[in-house]
Amino acid sequence: MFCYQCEQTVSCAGCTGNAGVCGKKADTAKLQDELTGALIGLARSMDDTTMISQNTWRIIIEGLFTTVTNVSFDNTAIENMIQKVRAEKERLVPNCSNCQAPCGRTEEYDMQKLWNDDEDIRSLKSLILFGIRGMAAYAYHANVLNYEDTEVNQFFREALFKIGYEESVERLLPTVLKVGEINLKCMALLDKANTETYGTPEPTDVTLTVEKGPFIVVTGHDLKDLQLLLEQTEGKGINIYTHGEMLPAHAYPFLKKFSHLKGNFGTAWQNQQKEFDHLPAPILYTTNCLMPPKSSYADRVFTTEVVAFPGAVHIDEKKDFTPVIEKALELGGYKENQIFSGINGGTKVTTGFGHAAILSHANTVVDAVKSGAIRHFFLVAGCDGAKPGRNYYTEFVKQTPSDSIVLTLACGKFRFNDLNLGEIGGLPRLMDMGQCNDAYGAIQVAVALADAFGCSVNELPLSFVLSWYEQKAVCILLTLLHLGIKNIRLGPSLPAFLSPNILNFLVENYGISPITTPEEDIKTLLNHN
Ligand code: FSO
Ligand code: SF4
Repeated sequence: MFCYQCEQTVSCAGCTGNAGVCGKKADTAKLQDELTGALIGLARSMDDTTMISQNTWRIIIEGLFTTVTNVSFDNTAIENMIQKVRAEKERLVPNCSNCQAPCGRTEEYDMQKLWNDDEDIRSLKSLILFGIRGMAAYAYHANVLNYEDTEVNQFFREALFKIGYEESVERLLPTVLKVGEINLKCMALLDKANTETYGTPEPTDVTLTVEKGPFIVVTGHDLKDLQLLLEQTEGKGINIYTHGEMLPAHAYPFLKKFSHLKGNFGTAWQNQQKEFDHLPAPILYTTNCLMPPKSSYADRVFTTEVVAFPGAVHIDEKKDFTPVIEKALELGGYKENQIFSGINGGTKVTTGFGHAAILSHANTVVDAVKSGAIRHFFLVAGCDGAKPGRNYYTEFVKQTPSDSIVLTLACGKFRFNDLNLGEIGGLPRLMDMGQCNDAYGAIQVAVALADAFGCSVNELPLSFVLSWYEQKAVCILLTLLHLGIKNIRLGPSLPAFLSPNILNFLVENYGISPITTPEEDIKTLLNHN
């Protein structure tokens, strides 16, 4: 196998051999390559636009999402997905399969060609492929809420087509940045879908205490699944706790009105094998990040949508959560209330500082900057992961000066979101903007501040300190580059799929650089703007 799409890849080079660090086996990796090749074949078969249906786009989006890190470990599910892609292609170009003189134009792509290509071409095509895989996750969540964007859909096809086509560095670079441009539209679409369906997030305190009695833990990003589960568990004496990227759900008015949505259990995804060990409750995975379950809790793992693990009960599109509910009642939960704390000992966290909440205080913020009460903004955001070097982010936040604001989003925040950093002018110094997709909100805030000060985003006293793990972080990074944002600090290590030349390009044009030490980076960033 060969896979180098996430940050934990072996030796910052690539997972090879029988299995990857994430637990993905070689045969699964091979099937994911086959699925990607089949998707490129489908993209090549879409010339007759009158034949393309909503289902065509949904298949492409679902297929790409399936290959994101920690989503599907189930070969049967991936094989079924490949068959769906092939059947759709057959519907679009029925004559290709029995053509007597095949021209090869609609053929599936052999991913080995990409993995063995010239290193710069491979690097750029990888940025495109991994970027659209991440973007597909966002498009998928929006689709579930019946929100769609034609431009976003069409770009999936364009990008897949380019990956399967011989291209030069000069021709691929604009497509890499276009991934960022279209991902901004895709994140805007999901922001609209979430807020129009569930209301505008409001700052909300979330307890880390788990009450006695039966409960269910819900993890992942899909708010619709949480809504359906809340509806099906109402009045059944079962409490619901979010985990990982589901935490920001507490801030949505429609969801917080369910009184049995009690609090948050646990921290970020990489701690799940420890936190779920012997948990007296089932866990519902609505998206990544799923780690191979330990035997002590394997019987309580339930998956839905594209997430799948062999042996785990999968809740299908009928969305009947009865097996999860029965498991919660059978396990019974804790006998007494359990007061858990975050990584730094805090017993509650706060979320819901989306762009609307922050911008409702825009005047306060602008005045505080003008008076010098706020010297700097740091966006410390992104994924969490297992590497010890990720303590950098905790230390960074702890060391930010008391006249600075820290905005955060995605699951990396669990390293510091239970810290009390105090307030400036009535605003907390640490504000959680939501899931990784809410990077869209951070961009809105940055643009609004730049407008208020009549300068560019790069001239603001604002620094981006990002942590990455999987492919959604790739598309967000490309969006920031598309917007011309400079001097991003990226860690804990740089992606293995950046060749030296492409990395040089990013350094020279965008000033992107790896994290060093919190002390050094804070000093440099404060002096920079
Ligand atoms: Fe984290 Fe996992 Fe949201 Fe990623 S839960 S690592 S960036 O999937 O998606 O932040
Ligand atoms: Fe390795 Fe990451 Fe690929 Fe898993 S997703 S096989 S850990 S590079």
